[in-house]
Amino acid sequence: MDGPIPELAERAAACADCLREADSVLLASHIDADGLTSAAVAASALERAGIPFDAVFSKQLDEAEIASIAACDHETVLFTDFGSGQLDVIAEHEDAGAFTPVVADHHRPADAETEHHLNPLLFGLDGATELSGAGASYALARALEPEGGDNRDLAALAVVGAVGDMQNSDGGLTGANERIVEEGIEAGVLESARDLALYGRQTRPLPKLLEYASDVRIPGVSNDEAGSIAFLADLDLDLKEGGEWRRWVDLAADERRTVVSALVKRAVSSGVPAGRIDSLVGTTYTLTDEREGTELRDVSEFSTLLNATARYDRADVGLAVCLGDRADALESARRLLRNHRRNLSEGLRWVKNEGVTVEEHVQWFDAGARIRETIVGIIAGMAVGANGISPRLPIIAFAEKSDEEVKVSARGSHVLTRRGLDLSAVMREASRAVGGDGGGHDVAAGATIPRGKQRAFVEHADRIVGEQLG
Ligand SMILES: [Mn+2]
Repeated sequence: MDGPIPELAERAAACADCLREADSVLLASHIDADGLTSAAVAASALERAGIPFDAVFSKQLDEAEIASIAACDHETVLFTDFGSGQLDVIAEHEDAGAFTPVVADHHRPADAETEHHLNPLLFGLDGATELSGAGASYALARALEPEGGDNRDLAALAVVGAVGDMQNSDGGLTGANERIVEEGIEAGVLESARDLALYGRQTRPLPKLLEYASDVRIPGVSNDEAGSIAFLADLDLDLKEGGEWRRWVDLAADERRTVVSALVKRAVSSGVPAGRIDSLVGTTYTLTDEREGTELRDVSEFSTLLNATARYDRADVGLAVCLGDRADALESARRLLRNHRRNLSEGLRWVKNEGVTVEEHVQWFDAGARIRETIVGIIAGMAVGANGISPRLPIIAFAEKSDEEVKVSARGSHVLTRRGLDLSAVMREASRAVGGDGGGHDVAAGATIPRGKQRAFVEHADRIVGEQLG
């Protein structure tokens, strides 16, 4: 069997064998949408294969965290959506006989090797756009199938993970991810379509769908409640039902076409650049087993719901939703999402008011304790394009993590990474230069540094980005 991703098949099979032979397995995963779906994919596959395991989650896999995992006394530890970047530390524990690591990850590997390392970057695939942690876990899950088993239904979660890591930012999933989509469609759990690429198609009333659209800003509609309502009222469609606005999912295909073409027309007449207008429509992914009109039916809304659990340390809630709890866990997740939205809009308002400091090659702000360190990166990404915050420079954000430590988040763009920007290297080098550590992806990365080192960090980061883009 080749599996969904032939490049990874051989390694995935070896990793699966290692797990089958283990007397006890600890599943350790990252806390974010991709990490939670990675864990759910791996947990389902282990369970179906009859391999008992325990699970732990961590926001950041540092030396202390790895030491505490080693102290759990499991023969084999399966790391999902992290582990590659910390392979040097993991390998030390392996050499000391603490545990056998199996790593299913897509982050840049540290300079060390281990036998059971499943990472797209080792096989010529792009870990930022082609395969997520959940995708790597999915390749492993397919290799773990018992005789006559079929784990292709887990493709639904793998796609949620990829979208959670924003691997669809160019209008749809590509590369290895696309093959996972195909398997999900074959298994009957997933549908893909060309559709309006705005967030909230399942759950938002139409005026809110348009008002809150932040990816493509349409003057007089985006960020404009009255403008959105007026735009819809002009369309000569029956968009209310029993006095309530309908949602995108309630519209028939011809009604959707009417709205999309009116939006495009409005964008053209308002001078929105053609490239941006094209991104109004993209590939959308629907989980067909989920109820219509719920967050879980739309892959982007599902991943946002999971992020809302993760950012508030409720991995237990997110994992339970992934594993099928549609009662208490789903209700808790929705409550966390409402709270998350409130925090995002308050944080974004703060950044817009305060503005950023512009250096030669980067721009930055320091939110101190005003923004939770777990959401400061999202807010930095959202702030780009608003109030003179230029998309031409990467943005760096600081937030208090503890009395001693500051969290750093950085966001760039694909235009910049094509010119040579690698924020993963920037975060690692600049943080190490001031006594911290970091890493991540070329387009989005993070670090932790000692308190008071923000200015020194910015100086290093500014120089490194200048060298990369020079
Ligand atoms: Mn990930």
